[in-house]
Amino acid sequence: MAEPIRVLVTGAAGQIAYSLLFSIAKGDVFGKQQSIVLHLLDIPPMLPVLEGVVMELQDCALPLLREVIPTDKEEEAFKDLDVAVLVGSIPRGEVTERKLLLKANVAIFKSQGAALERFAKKTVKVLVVGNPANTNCLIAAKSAPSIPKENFTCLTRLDHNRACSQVAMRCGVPATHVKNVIIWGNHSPTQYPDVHHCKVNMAGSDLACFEAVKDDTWLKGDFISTVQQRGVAIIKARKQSSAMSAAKAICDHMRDIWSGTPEGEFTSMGVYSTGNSYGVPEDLVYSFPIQIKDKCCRIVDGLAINDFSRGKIDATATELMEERDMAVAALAMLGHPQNPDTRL
Ligand code: NAX
Repeated sequence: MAEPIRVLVTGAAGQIAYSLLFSIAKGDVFGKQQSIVLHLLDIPPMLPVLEGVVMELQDCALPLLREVIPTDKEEEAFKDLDVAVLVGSIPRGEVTERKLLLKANVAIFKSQGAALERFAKKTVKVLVVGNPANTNCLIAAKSAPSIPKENFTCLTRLDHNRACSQVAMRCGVPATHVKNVIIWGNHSPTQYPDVHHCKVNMAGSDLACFEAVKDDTWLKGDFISTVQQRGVAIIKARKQSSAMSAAKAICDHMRDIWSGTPEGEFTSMGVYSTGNSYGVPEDLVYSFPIQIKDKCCRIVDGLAINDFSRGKIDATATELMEERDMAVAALAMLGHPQNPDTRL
């Protein structure tokens, strides 16, 4: 049995964490030979709820779970981490406008980035889930200058899984028969789910997605809007945002980082853009096609991009630049104590 790894989940008393913690603790992400110490961070009013989550984890009697550390203190939560899954944020329900949500979350991710810098291992792998996930991830990465930017990723795997599933249902095959979908850009309705490089395995052969689906109008229209609007549709139906599917996507994302992507396949995740891929500007966390080997994420370069895709790839980048500029402005205001925004 390998030495235990330290895995932090923030927002640990929330609904995504409730679906996520069991899968992590039972070995679905880091393997059945990897013991785990779970660090669980939430805000002080949620500590009684967190205590209940800890009791349930204990009652699962899991062989890999060495210790559970519930806390509201960053110095304890971020100490010696191997992995940080940053789920906790100001919920969308409380702040409906995306711009205000962004502003409210800047303070959290600045603080947690600084805590990673001070307390975590320099090799820590950080996954940001809390919305707006791409920009929160950028802020956390900027606040932890001694941790490589490549160690920071944000979750677009839920969008990726949604896209695979839509195509699979259309073709009457399991979702695992759909490969190499790409989610470009922001985890927001401007994201671009792209199937131009996607293959669907039907009756033992890999077909191009357009050939398998045989409905270009759907693939260029309703398919894209269904994936872009899926989160909203789930909130409308369930009166709460995606939790079970979000937890599954977090596990898929982190398992791929830990164990790598299969040969010839790629996934989607938000990574730091250096400005060298697909004309996406530098200094954004942008979702690209990604391959992973030896725990290193690499953008899959050189895929052909047609005019239809080009406009959509650029539009979501433009939104991310606006978000980044607002976040940086909010960060600057946080530095001035006379400004009321320091309450955030
Ligand atoms: P919940 O409101 O159920 O839970 C959030 C938890 O975070 C609460 O327990 C809250 O007390 C805690 N929290 C707030 N501030 C914190 C802080 N500073 N430190 C630690 N914990 C803190 O939300 P849930 O449904 O679990 O969703 C969590 C986040 O995931 C939201 O921002 C949501 O929008 C986002 N999502 C992102 C997705 C993605 O694909 N990137 C998909 C699912 C989800 O919508």
